[in-house]
Amino acid sequence: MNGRLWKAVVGTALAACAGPAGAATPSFKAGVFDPPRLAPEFVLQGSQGQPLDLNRYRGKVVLLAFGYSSCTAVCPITLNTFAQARRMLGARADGVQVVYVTVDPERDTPARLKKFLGSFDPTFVGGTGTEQQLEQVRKEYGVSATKTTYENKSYSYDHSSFTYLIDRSGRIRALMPYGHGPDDFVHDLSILLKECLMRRGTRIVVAIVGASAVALTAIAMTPIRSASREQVFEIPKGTWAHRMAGEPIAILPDHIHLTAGLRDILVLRNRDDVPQIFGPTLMMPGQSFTLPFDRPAQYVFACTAHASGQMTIVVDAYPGDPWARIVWRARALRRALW
Ligand SMILES: [Cu+2]
Repeated sequence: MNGRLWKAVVGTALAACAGPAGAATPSFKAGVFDPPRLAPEFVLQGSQGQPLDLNRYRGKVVLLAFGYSSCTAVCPITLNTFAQARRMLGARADGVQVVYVTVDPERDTPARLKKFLGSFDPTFVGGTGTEQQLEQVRKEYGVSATKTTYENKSYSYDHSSFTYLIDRSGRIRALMPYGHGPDDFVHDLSILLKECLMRRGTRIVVAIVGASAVALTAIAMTPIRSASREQVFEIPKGTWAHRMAGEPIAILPDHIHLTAGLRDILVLRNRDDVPQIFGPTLMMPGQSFTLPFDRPAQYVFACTAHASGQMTIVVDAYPGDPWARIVWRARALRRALW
């Protein structure tokens, strides 16, 4: 019973997030990176009238491709494939963001990118920037773009045509070569979409809640064992001298807590050189006083060691059920910390 409950709690805590690092990671149609690296961050001029910040799409699966709107061969096919894949995904497509970075900043203004991309799917976002900015991004991703200028001054680019698949955590997980159809994208996107929907903050909260559940179960289910049933209090040597010197003495707490069947023997020892009224008793030097309590109760004793003139011994019931064990351990912890 105990073990089963444990497993249930741990299982629930872990199942809250299907992580990508599982042993049985399903195979991708695309090439897979292991371990994946974080997708290099970039902020470019966006086609939607605001900066294109790759970071903003954390939590979504990003398809990142490079190209240019005047491209006649590769880009239209790639973008059409993305659009088809998104349609095939249905509602799940909300979790997919297509990001298209131009290699042709001269012609690809934000407005032109918006029009071009919108003809495939209005949710696609494009990025442009200065030649240096774009070159930097290409360098970080390992993308090439070679310009060819013709006699009539027109030009075209040969550019890398693969697509980066970036997971919800912002890591480059896979690289889809040019030529794969929408089915393959749907296949791989489905894997990535199933992964942890949670952002980092949420993951931390879930981890804390999970760990707390495990800890609480341990606190509740583990029987309390006691090495000794004695709760010992001592008057150390020199106490009387300290008191005579006017120093505050605090040896006994106002309330002594005992637990029936667990820690239920009160032991008082006078190690000082003079007799002491200690708890419920007058004790000679070197004398001990042992008093067992066998049932839950509360006792009030006159005690000159307390400013109030009295002290209370509370004998709690044995923490037999899980909730009682939680309460008992919480109190024990609180007393240990104070
Ligand atoms: Cu192209």
